[in-house]
Amino acid sequence: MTTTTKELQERIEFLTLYKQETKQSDDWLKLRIEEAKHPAFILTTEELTYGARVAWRNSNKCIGRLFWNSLTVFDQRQLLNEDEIYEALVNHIEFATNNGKIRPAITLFDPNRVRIWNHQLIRYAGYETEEGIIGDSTSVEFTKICEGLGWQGARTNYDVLPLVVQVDNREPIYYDLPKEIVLEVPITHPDYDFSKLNMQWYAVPIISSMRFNIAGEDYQAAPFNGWYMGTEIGARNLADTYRYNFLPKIAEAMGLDTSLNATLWKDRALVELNVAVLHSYKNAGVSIVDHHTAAQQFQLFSQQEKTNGRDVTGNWVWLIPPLSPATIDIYHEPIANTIKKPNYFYQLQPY
Ligand code: HEM
Ligand code: NRG
Repeated sequence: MTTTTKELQERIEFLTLYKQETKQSDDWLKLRIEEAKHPAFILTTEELTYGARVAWRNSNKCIGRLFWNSLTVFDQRQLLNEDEIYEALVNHIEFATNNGKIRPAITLFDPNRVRIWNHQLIRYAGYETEEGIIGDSTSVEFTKICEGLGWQGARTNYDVLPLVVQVDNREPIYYDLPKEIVLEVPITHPDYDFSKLNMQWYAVPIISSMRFNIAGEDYQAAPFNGWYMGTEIGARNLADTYRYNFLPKIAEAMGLDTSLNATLWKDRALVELNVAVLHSYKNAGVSIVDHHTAAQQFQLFSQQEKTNGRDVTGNWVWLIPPLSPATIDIYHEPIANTIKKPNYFYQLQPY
């Protein structure tokens, strides 16, 4: 294996950023750049840790970036055994969940040899049936893959999918998650009775399908988590017509007139569903942020970045929330979608 000029250039760029921001000496940088010319160059745990935090800071679609510098990083690059990788993922879930007081974290595995097939570590299965889809429509394809590996779900609306772990080009292995470690929240409303709808969601979003790009290298398995913003669940997962499609049932439970668009029954149902999500997570002691508070935190992040002499970048289309977007400052301000590295990027599905 040889190092291309582009790889070397990206190594040097990262080391230079690391030196500047963590106040390393000129001698340190000189030495480290010499080492970067060697094909077997590897980043230290400290460098990776800082890089994963900066990658969050550079995530243009993320409104939650104020807390970028407090990300916990688990360096598990040494694990090449499926059972041990599964154990590390269970540990990540337990650390992140923390009985509801969610802690942002990322686990890094061998960049090239480990792959997690799940989109998120915790996600509900989806099944196509004659009567329509049971569960989460976004999981239909992956659910079939799991069934092909021998997994069988109970076929409820909320079957937690197994973890699917692959090392090198060995067959992927699936592992059921122990019930005790998956924290879930039943959705109830402070004033309306939504209990018949049996709505629920899981506590922690842990994206496991993105690659962590740093110093010219891609970490294919780098699951990361924060906590939810309420609208992700209340205005999308439970509301989209092609997902759980609960708005008509909520309108019914609220006694709204659904015969005319102009009664704005969808909008009224949407607001109360979002009230219910925030109320339920709060009640269950599970961290969550409403979109107004998240937007204020993002303004603080912007100011902080400017103070530190950095341009704030962002993807406006993703940053504005799907509920009442124009009540939020971000909506009214332009923001440049410049891509900086290190960062988290999409990658091709392994299946
Ligand atoms: C996207 C909030 C933590 C990286 C998002 C989105 C929201 C959000 C609302 C848009 C999601 C969507 O529309 O589907 C938050 C909150 C956090 C948090 C409230 C609480 C701490 C993190 C962490 C990381 C991260 C810890 C990485 C270390 C990203 C990335 C995306 C994203 C890469 C884009 C995902 C995609 O393209 O599908 N975040 N986030 N976020 N966030 Fe965060
Ligand atoms: N909308 C997705 C999750 C995307 C990432 N959101 C976060 N990330 N909050 C969903 O499952 O609804 N995070 O790392 O906290």
